[in-house]
Amino acid sequence: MELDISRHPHRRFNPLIGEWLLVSPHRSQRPWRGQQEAAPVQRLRAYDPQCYLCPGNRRSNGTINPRYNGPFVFDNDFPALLDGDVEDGAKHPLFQSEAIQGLCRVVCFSPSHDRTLPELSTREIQGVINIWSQQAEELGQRYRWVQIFENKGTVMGCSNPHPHGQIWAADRVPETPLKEDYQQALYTQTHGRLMLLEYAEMEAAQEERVVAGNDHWLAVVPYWAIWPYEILLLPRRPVRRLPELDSEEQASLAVMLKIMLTKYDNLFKTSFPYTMGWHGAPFDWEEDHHWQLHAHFYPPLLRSASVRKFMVGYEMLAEAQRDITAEQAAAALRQQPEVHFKDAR
Ligand code: H2U
Ligand code: ZN
Repeated sequence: MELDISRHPHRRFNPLIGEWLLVSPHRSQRPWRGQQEAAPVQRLRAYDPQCYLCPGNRRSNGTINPRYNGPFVFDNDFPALLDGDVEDGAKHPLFQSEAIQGLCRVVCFSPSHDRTLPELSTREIQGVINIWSQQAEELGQRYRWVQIFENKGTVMGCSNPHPHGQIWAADRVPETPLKEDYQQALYTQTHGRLMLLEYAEMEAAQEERVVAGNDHWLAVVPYWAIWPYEILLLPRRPVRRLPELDSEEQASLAVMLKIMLTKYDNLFKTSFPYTMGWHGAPFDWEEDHHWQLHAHFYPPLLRSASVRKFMVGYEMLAEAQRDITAEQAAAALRQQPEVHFKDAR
């Protein structure tokens, strides 16, 4: 019998990090008797006097936020990374450690406490993209790795509903981007092309896994997706880092984000939780021609606003696994309207 990836258990290869995952499409109809998390129906105000991110409010260290009216960036008051002149300690092969320098920032997307990215205007979203780009540019002068990300929703451990993202910059390139660096270099050496540019071209032609696309950007549920509704967002020309985007590409990215994040919210009629983040070539990197900028979106939801996927059991011990196929997930997202459910009536 020939492998039918819509029916048979199979493994798919993630060429970006060089790892395989298990896909079990035959299982997606199984009955669900597990945990039902309460659907987060949050009614928020545009301004919350208790919120440490709202304009004019006091943060926990006493600092008062300015009365900002666009995106607002500040140094994280509880940073995971610190700058300092710390030297590496002695190294035994079994007890290795190394020093790391860095800094952490918080980016409030807008003064509104109650409007997430898809609820902002494309002009406001472009303002956020512009900040991301400026921060990458500025911090890239001092740090090899600038991780721009958003952790959204209480299920993802986000502590404050005021829409915001974070930036962690470090002088060491972390594990995942290092794997992506190695894999992309290998692909370019072997096939003479940019892995993710060739991938975007093939996905655009096949259409099956495309969620949305425009002249400059393509959003797909990648062939190798682990999270049920994972999305890989790709530029359609070679771009190594965020600051290389011109204003037209930024504007087009704003439209793209609004569309794909609206589809996310519409899927389960909820503010769709996820962790998203940008990966571009490390700064001050010897060889970066194999790099293609991209953004990952990792949402935990599986079958409703309250039923999430857990990465446990086989996944913690053996390898990642999914039930619904990337093709099914892409079709479900693609058919969602581009008008936000809160605005539709
Ligand atoms: P998350 O809820 O997405 O984890 O982010 C909130 C961040 O804001 C978190 O990193 C920081 C936390 O350290 N923060 C401040 O910098 N100042 C504060 O007054 C509270 C929280
Ligand atoms: Zn707020």
